[in-house]
Amino acid sequence: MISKWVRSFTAAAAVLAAGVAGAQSRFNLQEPQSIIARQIYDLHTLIMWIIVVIFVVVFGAMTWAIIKHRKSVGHKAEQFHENTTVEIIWTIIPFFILIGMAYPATKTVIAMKDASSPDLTIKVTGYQWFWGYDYLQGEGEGVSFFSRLATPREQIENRAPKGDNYLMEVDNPVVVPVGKKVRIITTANDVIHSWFVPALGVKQDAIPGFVRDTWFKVDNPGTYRGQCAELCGKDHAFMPIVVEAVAPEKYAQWIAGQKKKMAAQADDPARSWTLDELKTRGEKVYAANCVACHQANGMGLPGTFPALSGSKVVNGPKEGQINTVLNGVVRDGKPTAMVAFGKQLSDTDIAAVITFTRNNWANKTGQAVTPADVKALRK
Ligand code: HEC
Ligand SMILES: [Cu+2]
Repeated sequence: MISKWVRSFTAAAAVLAAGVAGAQSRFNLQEPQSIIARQIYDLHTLIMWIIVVIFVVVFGAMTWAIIKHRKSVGHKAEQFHENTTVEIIWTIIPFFILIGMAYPATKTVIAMKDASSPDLTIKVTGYQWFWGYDYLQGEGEGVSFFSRLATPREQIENRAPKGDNYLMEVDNPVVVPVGKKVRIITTANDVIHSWFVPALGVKQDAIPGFVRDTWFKVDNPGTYRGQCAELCGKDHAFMPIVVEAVAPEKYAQWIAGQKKKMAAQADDPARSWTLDELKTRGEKVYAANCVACHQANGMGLPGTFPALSGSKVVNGPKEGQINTVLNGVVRDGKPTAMVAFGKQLSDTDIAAVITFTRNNWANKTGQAVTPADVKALRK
């Protein structure tokens, strides 16, 4: 009986030991890659050990007392009330334990909040359901882009095997130089999101109408992944964060490339577009911006997101549809999930996506909406 118990205990201990040995990767926090992340990691380990010691002491004393003072060995209960010495001891000891935990924790929280004198400032905006990045200060000032989930829909819908970075990959990662203090300013466009990259020790709410900040300095080049950490609606789990930390020279190259790309993307307003050109471009804009709600088949989700296929607005006068996409839909003074795309998308992108929706699925208007049409309706 006893030997059986000992055997299962040994087996359980072996499993536990194997778990602790693999702790670095699977059962512990991610390997820290910034000063703050290291402080958080050490704090977690320290508090963990304090808890273990308290656990062992309290349960040890309790188990010992229960076994030693059991009735079957003839123990008689002491009959006393109140003991000032004991009461002082059990107040003083926890007091010192608490101070011992609060001191390093407070130090770390204060260090986390010290976003002063950064080398680089990036504004991060949460959108339903992607991130926008604007490099505001330092090398790279003026660079700005959106970062969206890059996992193919086939993987999400179980029509293809899942990749290694399933739901943790984006089209445009945030690139930062290693060893430089990066200040992150967070805000949001619609609801509260949270910018969370565990290995960098950063988690900051992104709140509409407010600006919050935090910072990190990456130790080593690498790719660090995170996710939105504030439940923000239907595709909350589909807006990952990827930070690419590179050597300063590589960062300078990336900035140069990014600026070139932005210049190339700025469309020539004088260019004339054919219906087919607009449709092709619009299909991409639709896949990146509209598909999450209105769906690939244009049927929306009944009761929540209206179908665009067969929609009166889409098949009606183009002004109505341009206004819908440009300014969003407001009902009873409250913005709906159909937000204004006027700031996120260029005239050409809006013209393209509208042309696409007017000439796809059941919609056959045969009409092109041009960038000039959109421009004319911007206020
Ligand atoms: C976050 C979800 C969401 C996204 C993304 C979205 N829409 Fe909408 N859209 C809505 C909702 C909700 C409505 C209905 C608003 C209302 O009338 O109350 C709507 C309405 C519309 C309508 C009017 C349809 C009708 O028949 O009333 C059009 C046109 C439209 N959206 C186009 C677009 C385009 C183009 C995009 C991409 C650039 C887009 N939407 C992205 C949620 C979304
Ligand atoms: Cu979010």
